[in-house]
Amino acid sequence: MTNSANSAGRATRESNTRPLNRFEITKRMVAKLTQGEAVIGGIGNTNFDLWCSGQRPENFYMLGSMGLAIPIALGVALAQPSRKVIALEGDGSLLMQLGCLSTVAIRAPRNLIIIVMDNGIYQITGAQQTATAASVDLVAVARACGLAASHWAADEADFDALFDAAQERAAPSLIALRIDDQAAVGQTEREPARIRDQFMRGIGAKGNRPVTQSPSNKI
Ligand SMILES: Cc1ncc(C[n+]2csc(CCOP(=O)(O)OP(=O)(O)O)c2C)c(N)n1
Repeated sequence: MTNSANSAGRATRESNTRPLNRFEITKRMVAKLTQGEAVIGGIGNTNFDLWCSGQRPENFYMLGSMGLAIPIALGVALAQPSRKVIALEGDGSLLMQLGCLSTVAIRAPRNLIIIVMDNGIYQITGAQQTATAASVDLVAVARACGLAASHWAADEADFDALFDAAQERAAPSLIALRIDDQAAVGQTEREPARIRDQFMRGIGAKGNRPVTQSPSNKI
């Protein structure tokens, strides 16, 4: 396949991106958070590596359902427009919920950053291949939905530059990374009610009755 670049000169998936490590990138990203940014980790490995990157009261860990990191982050971004909100999602989960990209483009929150960790597999359920391993370019999909500020990060330095630009941008941004198949370094504690309560307190959200007991750990 021929290499190509968009008008901003960024690499597309076909050109010079190389596999990065999810935990290393997550730690880099977390180290840049100084303004109480909310971070929503998607199911599985994005979530686990976020947990292991240092727990923050503004982190929410989605357990159990695929494809919800971006919709949850969109809701938080719309509810709290002065806070930057970051969604971390895997390729398999985003593929299950592609419509959310068009909703983000239409609502165009100024404060939402989407980070897609694309390993081309449903890693956590046994490494079955996803459609990105075959044909789907999630940055191209995002742009086609109307998310103009969507880019592949070619390497760690490129990720840093893209993330810094996204933090400054008054429009939604999407950064996709090809990642390796390293397992997550740990696991999020499966306490959904506590996770929710801490997050609600962490972002100063009102109007919800605290739940102190999880109905089940089996999610
Ligand atoms: C709606 C739904 N379908 C299927 C599952 C089972 N499941 C949990 S995680 C997962 C794979 C997630 O893949 P991806 O988002 O690419 O993350 P990775 O495992 O590669 O880190 C699957 C199939 C689920 N939890 N929810």
